Amino acid sequence: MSNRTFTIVKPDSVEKGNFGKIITRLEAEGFRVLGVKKVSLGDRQAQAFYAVHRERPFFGDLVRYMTSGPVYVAALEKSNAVPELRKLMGATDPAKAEAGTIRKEFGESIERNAIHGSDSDENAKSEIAFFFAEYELN
Ligand code: IDP
Ligand code: MG
Repeated sequence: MSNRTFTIVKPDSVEKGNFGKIITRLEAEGFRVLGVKKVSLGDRQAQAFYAVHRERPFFGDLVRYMTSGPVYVAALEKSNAVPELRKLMGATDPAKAEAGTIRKEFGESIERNAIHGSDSDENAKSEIAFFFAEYELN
């Protein structure tokens, strides 16, 4: 089990000024921020990041949403980081997310759902490497 995971504070959260609240929540739950930066994803980057979903009907909308404004990308550390973050995020659809989860509190819809979290150690590793060099992780 790896101790690292990767998150994106998505455009809806940044637009609404919820970045600080979400990071505060992550830190309060024991996640340490190894690296964080604010970026604006281009089409090619968003398409590559979400390549596993390219055949899904919502892919075009997802890419438009993720490129609609700046996001914060962050590498996080905690023991059992991947499942711990998935639990704290809640279900993809905020309407179905448990009370107390980040998506329940900050998400608007199944698309505009506040935050991304890696779904496996393998994907956490490749998603971190997509945005960060090892020397940027402290
Ligand atoms: P996850 O973020 O909970 O892992 P995924 O199935 O990997 O969910 O989907 C990636 C992202 O695509 C979601 O976080 C959400 O922003 C968007 N998405 C997923 N399912 C739908 C849908 O049915 N309609 C619109 N957007 C969706
Ligand atoms: Mg996913």
